[in-house]
Amino acid sequence: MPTFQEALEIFHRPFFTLLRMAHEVHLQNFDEQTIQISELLSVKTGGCAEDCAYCAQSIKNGTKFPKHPMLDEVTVVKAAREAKKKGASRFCMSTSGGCLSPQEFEKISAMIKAVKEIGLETCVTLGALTEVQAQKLKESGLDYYNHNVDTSPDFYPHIISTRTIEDRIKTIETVQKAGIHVCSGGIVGMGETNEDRIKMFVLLANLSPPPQCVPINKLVKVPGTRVDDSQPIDDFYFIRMIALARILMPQSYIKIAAGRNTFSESTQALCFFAGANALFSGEKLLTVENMELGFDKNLFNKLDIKIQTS
Ligand code: SAM
Ligand code: DTB
Repeated sequence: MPTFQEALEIFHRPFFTLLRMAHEVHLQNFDEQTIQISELLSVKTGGCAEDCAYCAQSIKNGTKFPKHPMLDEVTVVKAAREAKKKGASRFCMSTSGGCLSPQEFEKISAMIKAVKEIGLETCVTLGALTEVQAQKLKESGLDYYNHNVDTSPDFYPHIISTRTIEDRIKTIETVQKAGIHVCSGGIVGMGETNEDRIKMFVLLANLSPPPQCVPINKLVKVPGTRVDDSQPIDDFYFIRMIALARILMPQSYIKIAAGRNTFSESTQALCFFAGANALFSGEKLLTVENMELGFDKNLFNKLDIKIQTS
């Protein structure tokens, strides 16, 4: 059970000492040359009643993005097949909004089943869940549920007022109880302090068990959101975050999520050395751009990285 003081001390070690420690932990738990790739699809976009300060999809923010109701299964399965062809081993489906209607929940359950049948791991992010819903997702073949804690408990009310961090932890526990792997991480660069970021990683590491996958998003500033003028986080701080996450959660996949397209090849290579071993591929995340076509393949060739196949 790592404490805040221990994590703070690790985070502030000399950069190369921190990287060496993190890499040692990485080597003990994973193949250093293998990266797991997920592709993301926004199955239902926009019109969300939650007020997350960073989000393009909240009706409380003055953002301009095309919204669409839930996609049909044929469209989703086609996208999943294409993702598999490009090398993804996991397909993540996201819906906007607090909770789905019973009809929408049935539809997403059928999509999970269909995506699983083509040989991909499945992940969904649908907001808060009841035990019955979590059980139904498990029965449909769901492998991972993405539910981020996003930031520290202290900073959370500055970012979101329509739910609490305790609500998020409750859903994570519900998901764990249903036997589904948890994907939970957060965002950095929204105006939180470095202590907030460290507290978030300590919170994640103290979950029982820690999330199997920890996505670390660098804020993508969406014009019209309440954090669109925040100070971006320095790349070396981001790399330190990855190293800290790797040390605190040795057996978890550490995923470089949103904002990766702002990093140079060298920064990404240092993230991998520090223990990052998962990412989102594809030209789009949910509403914002991700990586240019071919970028990842080029970088992987230069770094002798293999893509995890299952
Ligand atoms: N409805 C789902 C839920 O309640 O978890 C989906 C939420 S959201 C689309 C998934 C995660 O993406 C957020 O928790 C946040 O960490 C990340 N995210 C969303 N917008 C972002 C942005 N502009 N920049 C960086 N990360 C972002
Ligand atoms: C996660 O932690 N990051 C992904 C996924 N889980 C759902 C989403 C990133 C969203 C970036 C902003 C957008 O595309 O709107």
